[in-house]
Amino acid sequence: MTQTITIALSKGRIYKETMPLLKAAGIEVLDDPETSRKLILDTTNENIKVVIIRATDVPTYVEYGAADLGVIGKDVLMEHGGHGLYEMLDLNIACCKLMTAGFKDTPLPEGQLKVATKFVNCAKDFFSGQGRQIEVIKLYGSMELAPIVGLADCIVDVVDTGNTLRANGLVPQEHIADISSRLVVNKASMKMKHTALQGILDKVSAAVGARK
Ligand code: PRT
Ligand code: MG
Repeated sequence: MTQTITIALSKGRIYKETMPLLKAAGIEVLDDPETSRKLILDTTNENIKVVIIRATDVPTYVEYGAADLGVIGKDVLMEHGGHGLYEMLDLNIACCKLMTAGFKDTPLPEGQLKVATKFVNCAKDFFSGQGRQIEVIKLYGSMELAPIVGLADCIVDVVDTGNTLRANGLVPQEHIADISSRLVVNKASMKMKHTALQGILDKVSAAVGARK
């Protein structure tokens, strides 16, 4: 019996940087998610589909088996917690750093800190590791604005060049984690569809290795 495989991807940098790796595994997507409105994309392999969803929804789709495979940033994976899925490969794409950021030359206030972020769990874990109590202010974007308008003392966000921080008068401060995208697999799929998934994993892994 032929098994179908569903791969969950988000639009943007992860999609673009994952395409060459899937191609190396013999999988080419037949639509462009930037121009198509379709959420389920066909590939050159009729048994393999790609679903296009928000980056933060990818671990949920894979956890519940709505997708067998997915590609997510380690930031999103850490925040989700990783339950129900296996982190199989570091794809070494969409690299950045999870950092705290605040005003240059301005020490953080004593006592309880107000931290604006979409990475609530990561922020709590990081500051509790330093013995600091924090109040987390959950935001969904434009974190850089929060210290400027007095909503928070600092932020926790992913940083690449740091240009977005600097453009808003902020600087990266403490390093929390190096981030790259990971290939994750649903735990039940790994058993039920082992041969098909292992075939994809081996080819993607070889393609990642060939780039180093
Ligand atoms: O954007 P959307 O709300 O739809 O979702 P998303 O932000 O979760 O997705 P996307 O595609 O923006 O990011 C997907 C993954 O790419 C993240 O989970 C990270 O693992 C990784 N990644 C790598 C980044 C960056 N680099 C990055 N620079 N994600 C976000 N950024 C942001 C950064 O926070 C800043 O606002 O891009 C902006 C530019 O960064 P600088 O530092 O170069 O100015
Ligand atoms: Mg984004």
